[in-house]
Amino acid sequence: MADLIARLRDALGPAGLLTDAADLEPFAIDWRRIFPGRPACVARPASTDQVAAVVRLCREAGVAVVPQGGNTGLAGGAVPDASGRQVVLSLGRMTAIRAIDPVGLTMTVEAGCVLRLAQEAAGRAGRLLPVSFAAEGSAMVGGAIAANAGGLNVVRYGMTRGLVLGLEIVLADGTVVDGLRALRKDNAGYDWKQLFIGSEGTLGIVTAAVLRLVARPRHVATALLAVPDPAAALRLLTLAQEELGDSIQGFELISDTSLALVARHHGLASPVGAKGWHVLIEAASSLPGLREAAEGVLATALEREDATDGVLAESGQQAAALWALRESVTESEAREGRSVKHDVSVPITAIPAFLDEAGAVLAAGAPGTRVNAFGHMGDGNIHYNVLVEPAHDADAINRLVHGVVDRFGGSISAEHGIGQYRVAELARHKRPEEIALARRIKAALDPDGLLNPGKVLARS
Ligand code: 2HG
Ligand code: ZN
Repeated sequence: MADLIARLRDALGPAGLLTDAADLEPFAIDWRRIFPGRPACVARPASTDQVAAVVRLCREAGVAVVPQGGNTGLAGGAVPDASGRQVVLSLGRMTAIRAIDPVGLTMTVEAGCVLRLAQEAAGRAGRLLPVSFAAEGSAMVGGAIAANAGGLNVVRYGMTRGLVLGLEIVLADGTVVDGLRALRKDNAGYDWKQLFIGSEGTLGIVTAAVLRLVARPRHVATALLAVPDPAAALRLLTLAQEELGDSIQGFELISDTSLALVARHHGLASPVGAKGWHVLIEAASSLPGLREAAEGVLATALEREDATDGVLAESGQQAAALWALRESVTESEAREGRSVKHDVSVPITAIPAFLDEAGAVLAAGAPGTRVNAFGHMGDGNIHYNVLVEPAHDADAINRLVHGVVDRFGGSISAEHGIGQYRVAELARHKRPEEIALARRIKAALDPDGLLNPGKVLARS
């Protein structure tokens, strides 16, 4: 290892390599602090060629590489194991925005650019980079792509995958593949970039991307409604779709438990009733009449008793305050104590029944747990997080909840990915042929198993 470290230092210069224990600490453990690791060192390349050099040197030494962006993931996908024999490759110095085309609606950005900085750069060009989630102030573009991040406006713009037009990748043998084409249509051969998006750094390392931008909508309407139950929230979704059409960009469900946690740990209170389920709806359009349409939705929902109260934000500041309620749930949950997270999706129509059945299964099978359910109802994605006491068995709770997910034909990871957290559960829930196919892809692209081993697929 000493020899590899010396070579890495030669290739990257002193600023490009961290070896002191105190410097390694932030790269060694995930945001939730549940997957502690111990890297041999942290390589911090400043260019694509340096990324390729790191990968080549590690490969020659037979040492695994763990790519890392902002380290905000919730599945332990970007941290090393505890062997002290893995090299973390941080993309944090590759921050350039290489180009913005406000007419063609694209931007070319390096993997280590913090998502919010990329959004702001698009904003200065009068355009919108739609991918958005609570961790965007620290998450990096490369990590969002590697994880195929979802977030708060998937209902309109789709997952990160839908915004990637081109990719630059470093393969496991150090080859740089430049696919940075800014094309809307490109059917020339296999669309290989799709393999890397969402593969969590197990097939190659994203170093730069061409992302799709959109025109910035002139009007935004943000409303928070108190609803009697998830079935009413579902009726509200249909109403909003009928009245607001494609302008809906967010449709979030928040349980009373989530709101209580946010009140306790962030001191934020809902303006529309202290108890019950809430729905946060956001719509945006450049056409006139959006506000009137949103007011109409609110009035109809109240009249039908699908909402018991509601507020339509009067200003950007008020809208931000409504979003703060939703975006503080994760941190509030972390402050409350230990939780077992489930990032599940089911067909949208099945959400109320899923919530009922999962609640009943947990009450019977894991008494004393509390459910903190919230999430992206418009996408069928619920964060069905379970607050537990030390005596509770996390694996057993996973199996109970995922069993219900299976019964509804759902997925055990809608947007957070598998990382190391869900490796065993993935193997249980995917068909053997799917796992075998995934292994063939992995073997073809990373025959020595040196890219982020133990993530997504169990070590073979
Ligand atoms: C969100 O939707 C994030 O806020 C985090 O995906 C969800 O804390 C979670 O489980
Ligand atoms: Zn989410």
